[in-house]
Amino acid sequence: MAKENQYKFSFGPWNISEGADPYGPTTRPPQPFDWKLAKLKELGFDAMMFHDDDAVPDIDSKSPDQVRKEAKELKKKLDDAGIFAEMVAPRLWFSPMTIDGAYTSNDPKARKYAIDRSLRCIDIARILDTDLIVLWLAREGTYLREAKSAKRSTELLAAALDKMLDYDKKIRIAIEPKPNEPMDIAYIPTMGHAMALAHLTNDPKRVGGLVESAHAILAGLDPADEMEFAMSFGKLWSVHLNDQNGLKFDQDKPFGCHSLRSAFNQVRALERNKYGSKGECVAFDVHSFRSTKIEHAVDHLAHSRKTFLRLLEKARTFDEATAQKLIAERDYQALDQMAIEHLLGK
Ligand code: XLS
Ligand code: MG
Repeated sequence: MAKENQYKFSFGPWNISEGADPYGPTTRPPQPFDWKLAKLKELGFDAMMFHDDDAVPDIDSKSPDQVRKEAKELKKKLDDAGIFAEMVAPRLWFSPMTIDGAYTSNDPKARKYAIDRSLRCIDIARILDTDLIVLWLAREGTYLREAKSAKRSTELLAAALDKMLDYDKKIRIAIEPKPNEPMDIAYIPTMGHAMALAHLTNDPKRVGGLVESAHAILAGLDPADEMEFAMSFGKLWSVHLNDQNGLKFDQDKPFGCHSLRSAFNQVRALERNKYGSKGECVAFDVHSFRSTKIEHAVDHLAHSRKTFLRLLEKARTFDEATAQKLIAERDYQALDQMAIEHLLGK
């Protein structure tokens, strides 16, 4: 039986969404934050992830004092529910200030906005008692290559990270790489780029990574390998498990929906490297299908967690001794079939 308690699970308020897409309106009514928090608890999750404006709505219209006051109210609500905040992420892709990028914008006023907002995000994280800041660098890239310089953009990103690291000596920053969307091409597309960028900052050990399965697939990479790469630096600080069918828009499908074999290998990568033993969470960055009715609005989260736990049992019962024997004999044909039959069950 799986020892479920080794892993802590989380999701964000945005993972209970309303079904809108670029071609049509919402298909489910919005739910208030308290409803989402109650569902998170009911489903047996331990933590919640936050964008800065999930924690403090309309953050740009509020003073730093007001932001702190509202963050404290949220902390109390979380404490009362027995739920902790896993991380806070500045939402730097929504404001009219960041149309052409945040830290890498060509406009110095936009770059200043992005840094000020990131520091407010750190204030919130402090109050919510988490040291983890997640950066999905959504608009740090270009629509056309002549618009920016990759070298200058990399330097601007390192300088922005330095400002955050200096502002609070306790925070850790996990970069969530993604190769495209909303930009045509992003500047930090893979975990390799994230790990390398850390070394341009003044405190590389506090800059790590978060692997989202779908983002790795969009980069043409294997999510389990991206995870193990970050873990070989001791820097896999969160995961956003989900699934993705090929190279198209970011689908955020339930974990295991498209490739059970890939999901198995991701769980196995986490398990064999003792992910979670330093308190790292397993987060599901998944969305309901547009066709989902309101009465099933959280099923994708419950199902992703259930699939993870089923695959955890599969990882823990994988016949390693036979696998090692087949590897030594270079009989990958048999190893392949062994993995398939193990997943199918007898
Ligand atoms: C979008 C991202 C986003 C981050 C948090 O593709 O996955 O949801 O996880 O800012
Ligand atoms: Mg994500």
